[in-house]
Amino acid sequence: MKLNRTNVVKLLYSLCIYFTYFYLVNNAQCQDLAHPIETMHELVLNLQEQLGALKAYVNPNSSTSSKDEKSYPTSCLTSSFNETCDNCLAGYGWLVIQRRINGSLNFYRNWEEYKQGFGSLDGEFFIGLEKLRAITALEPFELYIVLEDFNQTTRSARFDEFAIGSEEDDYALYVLGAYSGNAGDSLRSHQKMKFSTYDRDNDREFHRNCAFLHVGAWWYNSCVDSNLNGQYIEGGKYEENLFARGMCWRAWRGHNYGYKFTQMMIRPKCRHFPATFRSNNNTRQHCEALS
Ligand SMILES: [Ca+2]
Repeated sequence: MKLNRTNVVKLLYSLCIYFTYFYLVNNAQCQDLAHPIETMHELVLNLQEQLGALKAYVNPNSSTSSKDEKSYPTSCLTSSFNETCDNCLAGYGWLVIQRRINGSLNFYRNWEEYKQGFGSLDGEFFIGLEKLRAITALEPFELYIVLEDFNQTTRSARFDEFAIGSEEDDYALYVLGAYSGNAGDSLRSHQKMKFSTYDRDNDREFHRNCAFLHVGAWWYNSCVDSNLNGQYIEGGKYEENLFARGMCWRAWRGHNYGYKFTQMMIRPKCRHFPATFRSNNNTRQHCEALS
């Protein structure tokens, strides 16, 4: 793209629409927004392309040309999506951002690893904070957490909005909407907290490092009501002196129980998704049998 007057005017016009879009999204509920959001999302992608081209024109030697810009698809509706989607546990189109199945993967990792993500998409993994930030910044998302205990009972917690800040804000859990579900709300006390790892103490516990203390990485307050990146403990129940070191979710089975299976998923809030049958008690076993 050439940097002429017409293109600059087009760019400024696009920027105006871009910011209007975010104003609308942040100030309205989802009524009638699905189509405008999809249209505006196309516009945003187009704008990102134009900005990349403009950067390359202004500084042709820059390493941040449009080819190098990181952009992420926002949902499992995108056909070229390379991430893991779940269309069974909670309906259609959920992007899986964290999964624990059997304790085969170590989740006690440092800041850089949580930033970049780790694990295998078809097994245990964490998507990475940088990718999670980039995705949740594009439009409103909701969060769905599935927990299964060692008795094969499944419960869930749903939050109707979810977004995290940038690395500058230590990926703080800035947006956490209204809760619904039957697992209880064990994330509320972590709202607005920064993310912490054993080598990056951002918690509110003045004298101690919650990530080190609870052998995990989370949006620790001082310190935990939930710890889903904590230690995988076979059998679930663990000793009192290991207080909240497992993958605990306090509101269901307390601080001293770690779940057999956890899965965290996000989905754009204001899109139309194909209707799928969902019973009141979809379980992992049920969904695996269907796949
Ligand atoms: Ca601390």
